[in-house]
Amino acid sequence: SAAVDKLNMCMDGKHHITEPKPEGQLYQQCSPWKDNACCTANTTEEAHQDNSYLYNFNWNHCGIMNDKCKKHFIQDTCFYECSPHLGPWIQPADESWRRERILDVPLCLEDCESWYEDCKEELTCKQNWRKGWDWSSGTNRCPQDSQCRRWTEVFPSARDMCEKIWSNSYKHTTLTKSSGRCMQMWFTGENPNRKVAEYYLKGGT
Ligand code: FOL
Repeated sequence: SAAVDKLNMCMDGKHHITEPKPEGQLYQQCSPWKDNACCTANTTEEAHQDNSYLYNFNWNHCGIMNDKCKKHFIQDTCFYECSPHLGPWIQPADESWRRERILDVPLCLEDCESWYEDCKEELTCKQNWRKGWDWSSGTNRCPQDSQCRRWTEVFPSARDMCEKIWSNSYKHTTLTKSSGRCMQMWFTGENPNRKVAEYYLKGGT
């Protein structure tokens, strides 16, 4: 089999394709990845739906999530499903539904801060959204022992949110987009993350 090109590869996740390729039909917020992507057009359409078949995940588990907050979760889904430049942070995952996960991806400060700002008026019952839900209804509901609380109580800081919500997929940084040393969830035009991955692959810390 071909040697793994860590600068251009797809993780072995639930919906990822095997190798990155151009996909002209990526939907709305996922369209920046159209020149080279690990997601299909269908995955990106689903990424914009509530309770999509991707993970049957319910954003509205403590009341309806505001659109201005939800757009960041849609963007996170695009980033997670489509990114071909996560090689340096792909790790084996001991999970039934995916072989690999991402760990400690250095997220640009602007992306983490704007996500937190736009969500801090919301409610949630859990800090780690990856496990511990009640799935008995087919979608995630708050477990018995977890009350809906203010976002800022569950996540006292932007760092807490970005790092903990997806079980350390992201690492909070004070690096800004212009540094070229952090990964961008939000971008337009050419994907800036390839050069960032290259930097970390060559030993940047
Ligand atoms: N975004 C990012 N940035 N990183 C991710 O790892 C990520 N993962 C998802 C979505 N966006 C992401 C996938 N989300 C369950 C919950 C959330 C989820 C996928 C699956 C779930 O079924 N949780 C069960 C435990 C399942 C298990 O680990 O076997 C639960 O107990 O709630």
